[in-house]
Amino acid sequence: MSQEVRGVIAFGKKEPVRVETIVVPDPGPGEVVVKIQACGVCHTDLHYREGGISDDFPFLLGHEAAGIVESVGNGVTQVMPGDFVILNWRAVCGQCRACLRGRPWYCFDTHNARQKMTLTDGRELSPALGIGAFAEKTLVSAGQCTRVDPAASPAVAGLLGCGVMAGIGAAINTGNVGRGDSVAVIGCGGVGDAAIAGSRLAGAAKIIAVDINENKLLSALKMGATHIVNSGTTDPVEAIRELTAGNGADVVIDAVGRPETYKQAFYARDLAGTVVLVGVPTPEMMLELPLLEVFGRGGALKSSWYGDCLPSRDFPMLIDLHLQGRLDLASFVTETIALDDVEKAFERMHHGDVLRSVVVL
Ligand code: PAD
Ligand code: ZN
Repeated sequence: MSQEVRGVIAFGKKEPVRVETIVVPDPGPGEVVVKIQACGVCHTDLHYREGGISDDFPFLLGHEAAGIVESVGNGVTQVMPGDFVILNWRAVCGQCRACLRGRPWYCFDTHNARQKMTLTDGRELSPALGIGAFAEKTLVSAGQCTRVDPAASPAVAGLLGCGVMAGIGAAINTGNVGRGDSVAVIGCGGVGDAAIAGSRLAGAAKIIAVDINENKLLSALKMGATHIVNSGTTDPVEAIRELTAGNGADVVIDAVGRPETYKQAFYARDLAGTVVLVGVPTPEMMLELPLLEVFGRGGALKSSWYGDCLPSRDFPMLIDLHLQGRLDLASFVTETIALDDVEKAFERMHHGDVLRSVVVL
């Protein structure tokens, strides 16, 4: 029997979102219904609402979520009803050429639930990033659920489902930050701050936070930055070089994703260093760089999809480190809100007032 629950819907470009009744089908083969306990408000949800990702309205928003498995379809063995899970938006297929080569974090054929959730009039919903978790319950593919220690609070755990994992993974997976490294992070929102926390976890000796917003720099210090640079008033390339004996940082992470921040990252890195692009650019952005510099500086220019994470490996490990007091995830939660407050949370995010607002159900 399908069930009716409440969910946050974006009906059209730039229209304020509304809470509506949605219909969640029973899980089919390989599918799972999850009772959502918490879901963070991410910039990507706002991108969907603004029509920046696709035109497949109406969207069921929300994707940084944790909850309890309510029911599972035929053939589901990974999780059982009652399990505490974090949802992910890249369910590893195990069959594609990346998976078969032993690199499942690059999986080229990730999948979501096959059945559609709908409005009560039958209109099909497009769940944000194949999740749709600003809702009391949602339908996902079993591979999108990763069991973690239920001692963690849902509001904190859910954040690992997107931005915080992307940032931590940009540092520890993509950037390969190691003991003693110098790291610079450009853009200190949820993703950049997570890259800072990840760099600290990995043993970086120097962590330079760069942002144009003074408040964001202050919170970056709390996350583990050892130095801060306001790139609105100071040349960040010069500042990073000065802080690294004139050399540049071993790893520079661009958590904004604009041509100007990418160039800053490119020039602020040491010879043979690594640039990691984790901020997501928009289609009209173009980059121009002297090819000789690209060659002459050596090293690696990398992009980080979802922090190159493997949910089954990374989510339980990071939750354990958090529960041991070695990774402060709680500081990412600026405020907890209700399902009806998502539109207001978008406004606060737009003004740069919050790291993460988290809907708690
Ligand atoms: P956010 O809006 O919370 O933070 C962005 C930060 O960048 C803010 O602190 C801004 O002040 C700062 N900023 C803006 N412009 C500049 C600039 N020119 N120079 C320096 N700082 C600047 O966003 P977020 O942290 O949630 O997300 C950041 C990006 O990461 C965004 O593009 C998002 O789409 C992307 C993302 N990527 C993945 C992935 O898989 N690669 C996953 C999740 C989010
Ligand atoms: Zn997100």
